[in-house]
Amino acid sequence: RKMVMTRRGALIVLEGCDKAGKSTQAKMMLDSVTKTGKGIRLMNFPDRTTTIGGIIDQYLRKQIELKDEAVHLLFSANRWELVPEIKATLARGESIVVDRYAYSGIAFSGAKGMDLEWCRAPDVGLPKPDAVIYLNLDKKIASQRGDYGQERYENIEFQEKVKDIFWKLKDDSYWHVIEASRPIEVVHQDCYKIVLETIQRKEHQPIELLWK
Ligand code: NYM
Ligand code: MG
Repeated sequence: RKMVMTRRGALIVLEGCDKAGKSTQAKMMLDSVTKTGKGIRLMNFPDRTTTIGGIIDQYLRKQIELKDEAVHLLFSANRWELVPEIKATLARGESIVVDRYAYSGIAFSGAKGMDLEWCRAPDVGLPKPDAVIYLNLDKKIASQRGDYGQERYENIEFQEKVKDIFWKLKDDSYWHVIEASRPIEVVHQDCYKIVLETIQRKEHQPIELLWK
């Protein structure tokens, strides 16, 4: 009798500062990978559709105030509440492209001056991404992309601090830095190669745990 080796999907995270083009690239990736016949879906953090996500949404839109530590833990809780869905999706062979993950959690809280190790702790043990694609955007180009929105954290000074922390978190064993100032289609081709390679390389490997 032939053994059936079930393939798992890959967990791919897109990270970067606001306006780096993560959401655009995520949608393009969904289209390209879907065309190959492979299963893939998008997720994003914060996921504002859950109860916890609703509080985060109010906080980001400056409708409520929360202590820095409390909102940091809510962002982390928002990831943990979706872990069963992430695991189930990967187990049935579907890959996931995630727009932001624990790295944004540390980078944005850290940019407020919070202790980085404290910020990292609640996310230890999450499913570890098979690849992180970091969309790197020059400060100058970011400002040329037009005004930031009206949400909390959406200003150039803060984003520069966020970027410094992303740089500290970068782990070359699974991070890929992509220059995001280039044309959208060129950026997409680079991201697409990484995603396809990662899906193939990881299909029979166990999912690891983040920072463990
Ligand atoms: N953000 C995002 C955090 O502060 N902590 C986190 O853990 C995550 C995932 O939320 N400026 C911040 C970064 C963004 C903001 O995200 C909303 P988006 O992708 O613009 O909806
Ligand atoms: Mg945003």
